[in-house]
Amino acid sequence: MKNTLLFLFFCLSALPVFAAMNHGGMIMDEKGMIMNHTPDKLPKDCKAVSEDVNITIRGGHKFAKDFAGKMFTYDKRDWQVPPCARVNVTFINEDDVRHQFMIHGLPGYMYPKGMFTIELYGKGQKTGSFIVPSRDYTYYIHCEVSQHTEKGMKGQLKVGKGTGDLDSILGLTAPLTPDLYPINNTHYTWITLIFSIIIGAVLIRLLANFLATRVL
Ligand SMILES: [Cu+2]
Repeated sequence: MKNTLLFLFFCLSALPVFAAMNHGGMIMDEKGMIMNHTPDKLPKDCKAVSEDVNITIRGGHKFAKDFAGKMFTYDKRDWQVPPCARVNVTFINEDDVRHQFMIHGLPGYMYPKGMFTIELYGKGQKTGSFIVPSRDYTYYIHCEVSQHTEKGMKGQLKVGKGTGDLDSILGLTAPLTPDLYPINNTHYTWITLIFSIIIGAVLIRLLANFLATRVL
């Protein structure tokens, strides 16, 4: 009995050690996760880390308020780093909903599916790192929650000179499929408009006459 209690006590005291679990390339706890944190492994085409670049990116509803029809975005959506830079990303989620910093197109031999991701389940922050290859390229960043991507949570990271700008980056490039709300005016529209103006004018005249008689 005593030994069983001691064993239980040992297990409970060890719990905090396992609170932040590392599943392969994934570090996770109750606040979120970092996938493919790779601060030390160099891409094949880099002999050394050229520079440490620290990026702080905030995500949230409030950053989209100046963009009509958009709901979520990052406070900044465009970065440029030198080839072979180690990018240390601090992602701060300012909302109470799940947001991600997810970058695509990294070398598949280091990053499964070419992705590095920081995810926060609500308000909070996490920092993770990845080392970019040497070639000029523009990498796509977004929040993987599809409605958030569509509603503005997209960005880009240029390595070296990049390969041009991506589409649909708020404040930077035009949307690929813009939201259009066309109004099809027919002759009925114009008849209705003219009719409404005449009725309105008559009513104003009647009201004016009525008020005039009341005053007298
Ligand atoms: Cu999101």
